Amino acid sequence: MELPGEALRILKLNEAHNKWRREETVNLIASENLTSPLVDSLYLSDAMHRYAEGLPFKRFYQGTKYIDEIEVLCEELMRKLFKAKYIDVRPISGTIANGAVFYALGKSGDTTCICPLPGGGHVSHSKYGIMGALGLKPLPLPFNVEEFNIDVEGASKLIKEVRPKFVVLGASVILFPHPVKELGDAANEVGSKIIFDAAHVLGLIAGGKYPNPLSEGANVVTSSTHKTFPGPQGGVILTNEEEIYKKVKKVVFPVFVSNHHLHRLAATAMAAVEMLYFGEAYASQIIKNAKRLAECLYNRGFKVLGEKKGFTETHQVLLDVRELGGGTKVALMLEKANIIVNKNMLPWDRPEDIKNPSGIRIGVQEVTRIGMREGDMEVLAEYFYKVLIKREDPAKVAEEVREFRGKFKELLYTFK
Ligand code: DSN
Repeated sequence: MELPGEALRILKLNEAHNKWRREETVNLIASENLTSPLVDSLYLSDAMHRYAEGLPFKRFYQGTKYIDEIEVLCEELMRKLFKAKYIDVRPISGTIANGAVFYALGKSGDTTCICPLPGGGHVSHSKYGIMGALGLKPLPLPFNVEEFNIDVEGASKLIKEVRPKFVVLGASVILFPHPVKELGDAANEVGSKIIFDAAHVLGLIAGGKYPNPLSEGANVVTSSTHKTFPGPQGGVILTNEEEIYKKVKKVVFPVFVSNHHLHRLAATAMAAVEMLYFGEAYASQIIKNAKRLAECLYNRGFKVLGEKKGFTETHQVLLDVRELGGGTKVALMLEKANIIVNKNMLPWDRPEDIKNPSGIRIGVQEVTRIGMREGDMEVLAEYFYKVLIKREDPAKVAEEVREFRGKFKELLYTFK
């Protein structure tokens, strides 16, 4: 039988998406990345059809003997990479990892402290996300806009006052390392735990270019595995404390996952091997590129946050685009020019500003993976300038961007 119209439409849309996002556009979404062909080859496997509830070698299903070995190997590699004693690789996303840890460490009605949403906190940490759904009561920590970071003095005071069950650090917008050590001291004093959500910076930690939160005093790290860490979409929990691990593993299954999407495991393990061998070079180039892009944008008249501190120490660059029409308009204009970013709240935005926040968030981890270096950041900044300040026709710039993107055919920081 010939393929029916519906099937052809699915194929066509999928092909169009792949061509657009992989060949024609420059992707600067800070929470995404590309997996290598090696990782891709493992992801599309029979394991995607199988079930393996429970822990390796203690499953509720037969047929998992190789999956069990792969899961154990994935755990070993990730433990080595992040210098952690205990790990759970079963959460299927960062939000699920957060849910499991919040549920294991707190109970409905408990007070917690978080990085405020406009300061970059993730929605899962907030009353709108899994934190709120679990009945936990998150209080935003004070945020210092100049420093683009949590205000240590104010936050320590608040932690000592409210004695939260736990404090969640780490964020979706993070230019500079959060003060884990300093707030860990305050938390310790009142018996609170520190959870660090490393989703955005996991790859930088693997490469030794962002402080390892476990060494800085975090009790537990949650993360996704597909931002600066270039694995397939998934989640992970890391800790050095047996008591926490025991609680968490009982919650991940059966509360937050039944099956844990088994084709992720070999692919995540291979991404960990890539990071063991290439992580330092990759993380270091990401940060060089982010700094250079920030400088180039600043030199062209953009309002780049974090100026006093050298703009960024991560993969991210933040622009205040209020004078250019706001985050929504700017993100759409850039999309028309084949540059993909997302609009983002900035620290002064109110909840009602979510539809047109002040900022856009840029991440350079994906363009770094396809081989862009500092000189290429000049080129990208010039495209921003042409579209947003010179107001050139975005369709014309889109052609230039498509041609520029076409030069980067390889994917680096993997085995050939
Ligand atoms: N929403 C993602 C981000 O863009 O940061 C994290 O889950």
